[in-house]
Amino acid sequence: RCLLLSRTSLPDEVVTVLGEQYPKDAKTNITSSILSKVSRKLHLQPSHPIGILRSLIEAHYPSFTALSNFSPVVTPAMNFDDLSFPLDHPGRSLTDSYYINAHRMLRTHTSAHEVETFAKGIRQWLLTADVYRRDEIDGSHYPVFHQMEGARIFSHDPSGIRELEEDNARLAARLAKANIVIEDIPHVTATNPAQPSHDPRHAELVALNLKLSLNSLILDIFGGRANAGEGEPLRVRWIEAYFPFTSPSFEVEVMFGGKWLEILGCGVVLQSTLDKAKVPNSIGWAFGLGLERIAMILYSIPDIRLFWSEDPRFLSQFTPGQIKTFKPFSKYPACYKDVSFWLPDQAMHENDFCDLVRDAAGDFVEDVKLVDAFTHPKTKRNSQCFRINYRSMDRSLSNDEANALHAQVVSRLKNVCVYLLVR
Ligand code: FA5
Ligand code: MG
Repeated sequence: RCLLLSRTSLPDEVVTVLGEQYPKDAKTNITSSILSKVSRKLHLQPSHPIGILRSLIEAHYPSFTALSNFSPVVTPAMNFDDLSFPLDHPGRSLTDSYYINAHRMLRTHTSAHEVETFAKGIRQWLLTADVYRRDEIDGSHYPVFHQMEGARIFSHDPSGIRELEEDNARLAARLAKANIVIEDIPHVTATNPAQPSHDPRHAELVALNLKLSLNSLILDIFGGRANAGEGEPLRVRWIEAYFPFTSPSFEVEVMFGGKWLEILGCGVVLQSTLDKAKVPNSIGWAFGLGLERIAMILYSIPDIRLFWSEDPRFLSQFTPGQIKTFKPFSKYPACYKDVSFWLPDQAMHENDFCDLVRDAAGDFVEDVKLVDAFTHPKTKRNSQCFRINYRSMDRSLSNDEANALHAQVVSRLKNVCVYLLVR
């Protein structure tokens, strides 16, 4: 499967990422369309919605150190092992992550920098970055998006406990006065336990601080904006979650447009992460926010591909420090094309197909759906039919243009797998 992709994308023996050359090997599966995104750094652009949102959140945490210039190239150890991901975790697979080679990958989350940041001795910090995941294609999923990691650690000593209690009292008082409805869950339960090395009451104080701190951030950025109805309270709900590197763990959803939207994952940092960073005598929390998800809600941006647009009709609508509703430019018509083919013997992951399509047709691809699968009763061979929706964000695609894009996809399919018959 990975051979299939490296043959489509990069003819050379090396991959160049941000000016650095890396030798290719059997794990290389990064595509040229992904490589072209690495230098964009949307989070560093002061007038881009992702950059504006970063500044707004950084302003909410004035005493936190703000970091935003870490290379997306990390080791699998940083992305997974240091964070206690089990060896068989699906995130490690070639179908889920972009590998430059066996020793380097594009980070799949900002948590990849937790150990090095804690190791610098910084005790409260925010870290914003582009992250990369092989994923399905639709209006809210894109293989590159942005996360902001936030973390804070407290001393184990009575001074740390006092700091927690004072901060919790201050935050709770602020939230009590706000027009916000929070569906909470217990901080620690049998299925979402405190860590064995923690005093459960201490872990509860930390989890409470995490929740209050995030509820207060959400109130700041969504308050009065997320809900259509005037005077309607902002609705937030906490959900028990699982991450290999936190316990207890949570996800947070915000009600927007009548639907719950997951905006972040968080939890009490696993003690082994702090041990790896050589931080003694401390306990703390971390969160990872999805910036596109939040920006889509705040600005009413209808399609995640728009963040990558260089069209002035998109970019000129945003002003640093301000959140205004985005005015979509007229929606151009979609053009659906189907492709069906016999699968190679070793099968093909849907994400491999999505990458092939995206590499051939770029941001003209709005979404890709598997619409039919068939097993031949005699030969037992499998075939699949995918429906690709082509649409341009800035003009009307002619049927001829859509056909030309589709022909590219079909020719790539034939190219990469010579024995793959297009039906
Ligand atoms: C993580 O990435 C964890 N690193 C978060 C974390 C940090 C947990 C620190 C504990 C401590 P997750 O895969 O759920 O978790 O992603 C976090 C957020 O990123 C999601 O809530 C969502 O808002 C956003 N996100 C995830 N996948 C996508 C995607 N494909 N497109 C856009 N946003 C996404
Ligand atoms: Mg999640």
